[in-house]
Amino acid sequence: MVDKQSPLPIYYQIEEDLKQRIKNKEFKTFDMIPSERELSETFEVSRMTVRQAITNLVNEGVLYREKGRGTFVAEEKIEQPLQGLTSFTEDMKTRGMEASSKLLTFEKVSAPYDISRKLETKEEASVYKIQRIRYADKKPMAIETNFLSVDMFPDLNEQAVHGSLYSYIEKMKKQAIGKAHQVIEATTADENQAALLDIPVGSAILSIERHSCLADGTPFEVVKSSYRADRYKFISDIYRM
Ligand code: 16G
Repeated sequence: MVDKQSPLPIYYQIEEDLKQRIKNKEFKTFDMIPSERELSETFEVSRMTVRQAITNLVNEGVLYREKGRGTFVAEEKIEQPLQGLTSFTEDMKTRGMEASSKLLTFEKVSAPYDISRKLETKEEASVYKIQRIRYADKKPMAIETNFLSVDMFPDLNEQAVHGSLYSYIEKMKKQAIGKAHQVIEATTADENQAALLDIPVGSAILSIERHSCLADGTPFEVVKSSYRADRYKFISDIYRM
């Protein structure tokens, strides 16, 4: 219910009320929420106010609208901490979800200039280009394109990257992974990305580039990934210096 005497704006109170009901599972994922008219009657406020609350929740990714059908509860976003250097497989396991991959490309190419520079290999050295769609509980989450030096992992094969690449490096190759540098940018899905991730063209994407090094400082991978922004949020704790 809303408190009209409260200093909190009414649309904000409605947002909090709906979020609470989603948390309590009164409205479950993919459930249709009541119409603007019904909500305005329940809360005894104008439809405009209800619309503002719903629009804010749609922008936040809590709800989504389907033209001509109604407004629905979106899947909860995955919260990805920015502290630890983890693999996709580990990230999903931590959340009780099952990671899987679809291998789109596994080929040896001569390293594009920016890749050879970042991998500190000779210009045009042979590198693996591995493109995978990464799934959580069979739903597409991200497209990843990895570049790894062939010299470093001469026997890497398709079988290994069907599972976890990090596990292959650590368990099979007995190499310790040390650190990574990561850049996250906002982009939108082009036709190809939209089809692979099963989202509309133009949807928000979190574009990530990661350069990772072994514990001895040798760079071993450059990864360009496109994560669905409706399913992911990156979180970090920061301290005032
Ligand atoms: C993550 C990493 C990626 C790494 C992959 C290994 C980001 C943005 N990317 O998805 O760099 O190659 O994990 O996952 O976090 P895997 O061991 O499951 O193959």
